[in-house]
Amino acid sequence: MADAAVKEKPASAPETEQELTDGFHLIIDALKLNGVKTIYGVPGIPITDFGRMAQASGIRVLSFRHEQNAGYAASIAGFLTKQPGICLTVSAPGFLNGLTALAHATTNCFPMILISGSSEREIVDLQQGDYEEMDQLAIAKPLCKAAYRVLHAADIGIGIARAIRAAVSGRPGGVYLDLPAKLFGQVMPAEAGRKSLVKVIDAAPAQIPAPEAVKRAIDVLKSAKRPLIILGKGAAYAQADDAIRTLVEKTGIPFLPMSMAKGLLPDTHPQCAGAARSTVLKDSDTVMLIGARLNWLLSHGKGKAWGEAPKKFIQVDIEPKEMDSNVEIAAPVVGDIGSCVKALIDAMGSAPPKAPADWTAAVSAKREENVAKMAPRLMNNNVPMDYHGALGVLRSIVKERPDAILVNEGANALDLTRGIIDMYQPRKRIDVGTWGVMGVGMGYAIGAAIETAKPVLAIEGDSAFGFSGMEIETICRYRLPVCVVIFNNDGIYRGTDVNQGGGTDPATTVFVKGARYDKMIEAFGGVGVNATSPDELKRAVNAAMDSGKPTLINAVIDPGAGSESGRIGNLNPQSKLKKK
Ligand code: OXT
Ligand code: ADP
Ligand code: MG
Repeated sequence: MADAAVKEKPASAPETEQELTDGFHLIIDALKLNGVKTIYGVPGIPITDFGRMAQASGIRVLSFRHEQNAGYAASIAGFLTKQPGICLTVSAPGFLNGLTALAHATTNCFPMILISGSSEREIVDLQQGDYEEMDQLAIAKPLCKAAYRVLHAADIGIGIARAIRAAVSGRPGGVYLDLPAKLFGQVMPAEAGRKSLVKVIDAAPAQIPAPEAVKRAIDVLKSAKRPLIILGKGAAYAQADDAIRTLVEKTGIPFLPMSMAKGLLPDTHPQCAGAARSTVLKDSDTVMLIGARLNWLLSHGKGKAWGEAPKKFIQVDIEPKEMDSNVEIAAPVVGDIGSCVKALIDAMGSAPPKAPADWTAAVSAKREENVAKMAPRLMNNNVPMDYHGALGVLRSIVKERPDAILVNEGANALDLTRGIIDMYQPRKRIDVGTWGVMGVGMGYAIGAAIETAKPVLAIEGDSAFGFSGMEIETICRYRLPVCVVIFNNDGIYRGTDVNQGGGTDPATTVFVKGARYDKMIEAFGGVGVNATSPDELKRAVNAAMDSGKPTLINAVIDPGAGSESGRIGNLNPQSKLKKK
């Protein structure tokens, strides 16, 4: 560290003669130099003035009601833009609130930087009880990809450069940057400060796969009788949309999109196997994973969901350690998805491996059967609404507005929306991700509206919404084009549970019956609508999407309509004693 350059007061010249800068300005200059346009956070000691100055400098600084939501906004900004989303928090409690989102970003492979003010090192390290005392760096370290602390103003440029590079290079993830309160006011000569800043060059360099890995993958594909491509959110993140489409169409191989990869190719594409999921997992003999991990969402690549027949896996991923994590990978292709897919296409040349016609016909037949089975349920106009009736109208609205961003969380509200609403464009569906976490809703809606300037439709379970509901004030304050539809079935999974102890407390999964969430947004000047039928719901959503006004629609769903944990009820442990 260039300690000599950093002084509380410059030694060489009186203050009047030398242009000075300080920590506040250097952080802002370093962020701007690296193209940061937006900061998501909550103000307070020691970062309030920093937020003001950043706003004055032209950075968009969005203040939230809770840091976790600001963090989720930053994390989804990272997914949508391939640039690290920035979240700014105060020390200890604010930092901890933001940390959940940082861990979430890391788990989901989204680039994000949590910048947190912190208390005085000398006092914190001696545990002498400082204001908001906490050893934040130590706590953040195991929960993110990298964690750094900057103690001297002259190191701010390097600190921010390291954070950016760590977040976006290789497998993207969350980075923590600790900025103690004292740093902000540290003064140094302006010229030396300018020179200390670093513009990160080629932060996420292409990682070209080995030619023999590419050849091996093609050989495996050539021997396949029933090949399948699984597209994950890494493929959506990579923004290699045209190359992926070319690979899929050149080979004619059916593709299965994971939730946030829906729309990479349209769900209505003839090769889409989304509506034949069980069949393709069970019956395929060769599976090429592109930016998808064989984690719980894919039953770890083995067991009942994958059927009896032996499978060969090809995996395209930037993270070499991902290979063989759950099952043997016959053909690992390590590199960035854009480079890997291009290399595969080039190596295939004019003789690509082709999916056999009997296999593609079998997949199509299954898909058509499932789609036909679902169709009549989507046309019901039941009152109270069930999920299918409500989603039937929302499905048409998304079809008519394919560039809108769909945010989705809940259990039934999540699983049924995922299955029913077709997506048509890449990176338009954002949801609970790898952890199945509730609470991303309003943060994601705000982040998506800000980063894309597109209208946002958030379909939320009533429980899911509650985790971030206060941010509707933020949505109204910034006048964002967000329409929130709450599937209100009076509770978690269902609103019909009873207290098995017979007491006066309600059951653990039920909420106030007949709650009117639409009234909440009216308190902040937004539009609230209570929709009791699919027709009313359709009118209200269309009006919201046309006007762009912040809107919250309380969609009244039959409290008995859902099932326990939606599609993943099998993950609940069961007590054997219960049946006695
Ligand atoms: O092939 P088959 O026959 O199997 O059929 C499949 C497809 O082929 C077919 N399909 C179609 N058919 C026709 N047409 C079309 N277009 C079509 N598309 C598909 O449909 C079936 C199903 O397809 P799918 O969905 O692709 O397949 P499947 O088998 O479901 O896939 C498996 C999975 C694992 C990939 C999938 O299920 C998945 O992605 N699941 C994610 C599940 C998830 O993450 N859930 C959220 C967590 S649940 C729980 O934890 C909750 N909590 C606890 C909690 C959490 N999470 N977080 C925090 C911070 N605190 C607590 C809480 C509190 S949920 C929750 C709140 C819930 O209450 P709400 O009020 O919010 O919500 P409601 O339930 O609505 O009340
Ligand atoms: P899903 O939940 O959709 O199945 P996952 O989050 O499990 O997706 O997997 C995403 C994978 O994509 C991760 O293993 C990550 O390393 C990988 N990945 C992310 N970005 C890239 C990229 N640009 N190139 C290659 N792989 C990537
Ligand atoms: Mg519910």
